[in-house]
Amino acid sequence: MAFKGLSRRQFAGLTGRSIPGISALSAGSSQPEDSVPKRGTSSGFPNGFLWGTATSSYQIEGAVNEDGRGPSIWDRFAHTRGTISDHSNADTATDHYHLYKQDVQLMKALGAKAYRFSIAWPRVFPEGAGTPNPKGLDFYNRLLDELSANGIEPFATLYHWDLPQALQDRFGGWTSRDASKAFADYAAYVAKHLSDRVKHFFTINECSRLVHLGHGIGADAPGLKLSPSGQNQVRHNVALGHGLAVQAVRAHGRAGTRVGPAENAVSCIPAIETPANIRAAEIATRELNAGYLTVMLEGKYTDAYLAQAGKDAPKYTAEDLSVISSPIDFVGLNVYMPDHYVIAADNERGFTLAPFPASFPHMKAAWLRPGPETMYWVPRHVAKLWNVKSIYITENGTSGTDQPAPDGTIYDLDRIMYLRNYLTQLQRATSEGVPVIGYFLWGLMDNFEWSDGYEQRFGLYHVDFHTRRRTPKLSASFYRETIARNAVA
Ligand code: PNW
Repeated sequence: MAFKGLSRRQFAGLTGRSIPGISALSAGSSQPEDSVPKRGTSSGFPNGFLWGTATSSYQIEGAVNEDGRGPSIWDRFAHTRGTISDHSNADTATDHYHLYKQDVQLMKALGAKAYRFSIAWPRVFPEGAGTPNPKGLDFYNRLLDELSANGIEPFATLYHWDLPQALQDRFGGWTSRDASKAFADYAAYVAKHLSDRVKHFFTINECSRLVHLGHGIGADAPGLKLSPSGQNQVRHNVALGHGLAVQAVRAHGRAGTRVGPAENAVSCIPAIETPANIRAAEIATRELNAGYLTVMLEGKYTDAYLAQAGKDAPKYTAEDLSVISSPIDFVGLNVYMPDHYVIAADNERGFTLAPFPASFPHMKAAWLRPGPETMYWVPRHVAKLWNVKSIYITENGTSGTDQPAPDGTIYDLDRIMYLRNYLTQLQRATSEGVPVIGYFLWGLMDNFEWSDGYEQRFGLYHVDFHTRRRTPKLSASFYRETIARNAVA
């Protein structure tokens, strides 16, 4: 593919036509970038702020039977009748495994300097543990070399839900702490072999979703509906896996390798920004994330969490808690929407959660309620509650209908509206000193959206799932302009 070194005009021309809003701007390097006013929603981010995009292995790679990859729980799940709304699977997905060079050019065309991707555990250890598969790791070697050649810094997630099926079969996956230990061994191996080029690792993507959807309501792989005590134990095992992986990366990565979680914290927003509601939202943040960020950052479960769990509380040792709270270098936060609007209350908890009115808007995905202020409050709460010094926004974005207009362009104005408002709130946070140092937009391109199959598109690039052709949406132009404007700020 001839995607190398695209000028803005060529970038617009990827669709075979010019994209309004891009064609009107300076078209080549002869026109000074600083003719673009340094103002607007996205100006004024701190120097060195990192702009990137994000993906995950199972959602984009395809090539599920290639080069010795073993099956993952998502292969099994997606091939089980009735699990995926459009009856699809990710056997081919976007075919990134073969098209990764083209995809690195898509990132480069945005001007993005960072890329968050995940490593497929079953490519590296087809049986989950034991003998590694060098051909599987080689794919990531090729990807890393391509990123490096194009000046894009890699941020690798170690686990984005594609557990080797062999571990599910052998000991019940995350229901057993054997999974936490196997995860640490895999993390050690990856850190040892890739930390010459990967300086930043995320441990587990969204512990909360993998526990709740995978083991609570059964909507995600492995499709379990466990009892409360079973779910609490999975939650503990997953947190333990995070902590053991932190230690493994430290022990086996090169000096200076940095590591942290990538969590979608339960977001608690003051319904009205009064000091009392803000304090209540902080208390709620700590309690409603008790099994995740709170235990990772405090090394204990809150009294309220244990009291509520009662006889269903997880089984653990004091040693587990110190492993789970192993020091991390940063917190990654996936920020999509407000989970709760909080009001201060004179009750035992100190807060109430306001019910959402039926008329509250949502994006194309019914679950995705836009609340741009979430992007301000979540990192602010995390920094304040736990004195966190470095935060990455590891995901933020929205799905849309993304239908081409008669002129062929995808005018995804809803996505641009969403991003513009969230980035305004992110800028509010950084301007007040909330230590967010980078932002990864989800996603680089449309992909396999878990149980929604290909029905929810989150990409800046549209993917035709028949031809695998990538086409920039108007939001790709928006993001490119955002990055360019901040590079000169
Ligand atoms: C994240 N919610 O999932 C995942 O990390 C991605 O793999 C996924 O593609 C992306 O967001 C878009 O869905 C989430 O209900 C799914 O709040 C649902 C929620 C949050 C995150």
